[in-house]
Amino acid sequence: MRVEALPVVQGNHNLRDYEETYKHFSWKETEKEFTWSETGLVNMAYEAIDRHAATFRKNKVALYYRDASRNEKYTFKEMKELSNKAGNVLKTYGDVEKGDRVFIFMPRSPELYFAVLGAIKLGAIVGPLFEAFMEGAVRDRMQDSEAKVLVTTPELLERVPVNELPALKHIFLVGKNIDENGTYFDFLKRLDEASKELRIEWVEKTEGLILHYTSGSTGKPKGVLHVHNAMLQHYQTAKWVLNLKEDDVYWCTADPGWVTGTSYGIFGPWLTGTSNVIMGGRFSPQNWYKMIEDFGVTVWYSAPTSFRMLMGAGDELVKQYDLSSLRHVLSVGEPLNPEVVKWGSKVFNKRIHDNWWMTETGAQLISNYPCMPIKPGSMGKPIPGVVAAIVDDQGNELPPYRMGNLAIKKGWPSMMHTIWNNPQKYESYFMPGDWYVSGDSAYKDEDGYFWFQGRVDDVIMTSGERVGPFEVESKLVEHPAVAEAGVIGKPDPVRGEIIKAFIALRDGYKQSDELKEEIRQFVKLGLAAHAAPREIEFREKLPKTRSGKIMRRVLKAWELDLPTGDLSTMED
Ligand code: 6R9
Repeated sequence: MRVEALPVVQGNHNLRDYEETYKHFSWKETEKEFTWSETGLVNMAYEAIDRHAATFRKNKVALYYRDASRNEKYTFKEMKELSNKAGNVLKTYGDVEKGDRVFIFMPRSPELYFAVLGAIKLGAIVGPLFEAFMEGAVRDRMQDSEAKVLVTTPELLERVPVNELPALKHIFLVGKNIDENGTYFDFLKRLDEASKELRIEWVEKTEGLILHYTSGSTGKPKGVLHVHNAMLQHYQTAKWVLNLKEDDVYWCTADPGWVTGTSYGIFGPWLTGTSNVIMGGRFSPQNWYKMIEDFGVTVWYSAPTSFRMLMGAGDELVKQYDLSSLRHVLSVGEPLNPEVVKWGSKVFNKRIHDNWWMTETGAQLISNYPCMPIKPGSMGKPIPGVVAAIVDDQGNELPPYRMGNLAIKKGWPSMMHTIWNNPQKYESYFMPGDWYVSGDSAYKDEDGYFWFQGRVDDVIMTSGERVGPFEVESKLVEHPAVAEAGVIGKPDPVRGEIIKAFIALRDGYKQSDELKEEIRQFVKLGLAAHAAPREIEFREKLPKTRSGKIMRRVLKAWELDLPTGDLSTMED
């Protein structure tokens, strides 16, 4: 069976047909799409780029790139040649071989994508790093993974503690007037000279592809290793969830330093032969709307924090742009507040489709498929081929509406292969019954929709009532004065915990005790008395990860005067 994209039917009840169609779906069917069904071997970069360069998609635009100074496009054929060249540069001057860790530490640019694809063609494992990482964060990741090669810029090189990285052998600098010696190479000059022909390294499907470091609640960041097998799910979800079709122009706003920026900024769209838009530089509501208008973006994948910022910029601004090309809008990364879904329907005339997954899961697992009626606030239902459940701490499944651990039955294709250097950590994710335990708490309703409640360690217990901080935060941001809110449980001798809210106000609102009281009443009346924050503190900004998640553990540490732990993923 060839699995095609489904139409976007907003609010139409054809979900049942859909579930019927995919009842017997098996990932084996998707394998037939790729080379390993014939040869037993595969290569993600070949499947994402070269495969299309040999078809009618040869002269189709694969990459549209724009930032303040560049505006470029590359066809699949050009992407094939340029990634071949990058592969040759890394191999000739960087000695890159199968399994080597090649780190990429640079702002988004076409060269970043050439380098990633080139390294993958050599069978190397790519370690993408956010450009905003400071020295400590770079050191932890490159030391742990024993990175051999680095591609970076002269500016960012200052944050690479080269002397403390004994495994690092070769550094490629992307910039002007680079002085070369045995260690440093001028990436652009070498790219220019390199051959367009490259011998691809065909690998087993369980060989390393990409290493994403992610922070847990304790300890140093851990390296989540993904393998080429993930392509099955990247490909399939790009069709089912992103709904990509031949004529789409797709924009994923995530940076490749975050898993969304690789799984759905590189692999998913290109495995399906879709034209992919990348924007360099920083977020601004004006630039973002202009991207959609200028490129005629049809499918747009972003995050709640960005939608909230756009919402904060006001509805008048939206009207100045022609966003009528948009066909399908999606969100991931943190809970999507119902308020934001409502706003999206109003200003884009599109519902924002939430979906749930994690760095460790490699690809989307729970989603509002395009043909599904959306219940605002729910993450949706498991995709075909994925079994999700709510389980207790012993791995027993819980009935609908009982809150528990969101768990996934082992065996989906894009599941992490291991935690680098830390197999014990990897084992700790699993529970009896072959459940992968996500660390999120959620419940399931009678229609099989999953509702996110919080990270397991974030759930608040106040006077015997369980309160999910997300519920309270969602209510808070419905108040006109509230731009963003982070909610924690603060120990209290009488109530166990009380709810404390940290709030950033929208422009034009002044901090006052009256406003605090008004907001408290708003939650009390709109949600529940026990869910109303007993304490409110205004802050200019809330601590967030670079991918936009409010860091409740940092708020908690501030509040309780505890060490904040690893802050390497926090935005500056
Ligand atoms: C892809 C990505 C994973 C954590 C996850 C959960 C939160 C992601 C969500 C969501 C509510 C959603 N999360 N999607 N929470 N609704 N639709 O975000 O990976 O950076 O590893 O974060 O993000 O808490 O456990 P990652």
